Amino acid sequence: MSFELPDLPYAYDALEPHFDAKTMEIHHTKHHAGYIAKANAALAGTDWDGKCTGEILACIQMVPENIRTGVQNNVGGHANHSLFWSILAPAGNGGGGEPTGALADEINKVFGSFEEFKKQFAEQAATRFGSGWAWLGLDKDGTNLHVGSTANQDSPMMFGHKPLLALDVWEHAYYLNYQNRRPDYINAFWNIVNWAKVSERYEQFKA
Ligand code: MN3
Repeated sequence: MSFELPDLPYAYDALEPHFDAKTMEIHHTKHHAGYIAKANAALAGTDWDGKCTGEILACIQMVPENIRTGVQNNVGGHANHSLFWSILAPAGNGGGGEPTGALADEINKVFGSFEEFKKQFAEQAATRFGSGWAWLGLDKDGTNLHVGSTANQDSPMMFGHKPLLALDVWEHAYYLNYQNRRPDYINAFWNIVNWAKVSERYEQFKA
């Protein structure tokens, strides 16, 4: 079985005006689909075809050196985008606001406040040079809630870490609507974060 493009859990225009419909459609049907096509092509005809469907860490470790970069970039791209779509929701209809419960408590404990967490996450997103991702996540063992960023389609999942929240800062994610104004795109993101989903991931992965 090869990788398949997952449906979005909302319409392309559902995240307007924060993420515009045209960007969402291109991002999903061209960029995400492109990673999937290349991931499938990298594995096609190899002994790993159909076996590399689980965690990206296991996938990268199992494939041979000569296709590893292609797998890292494209299976990584598929994994990252799948997570990204899942932690977004329309503003005021599942998106925006603040986390509650155990995740809120841990954010306050680690960062001091939700505002301070947002500031540190936004800094990771704004200062990632070139293309990449900003993250909130846990270590492999479910401890150490922290923010960070990765280049290209690298992912905390490559190290066995457990990302909870992801923001794509490739220009393809925002250029149509925000051009060079990445900080405005980052600000807009907070209106459509599905904190219930992020909390669900926290409960799933925390030690
Ligand atoms: Mn992208």
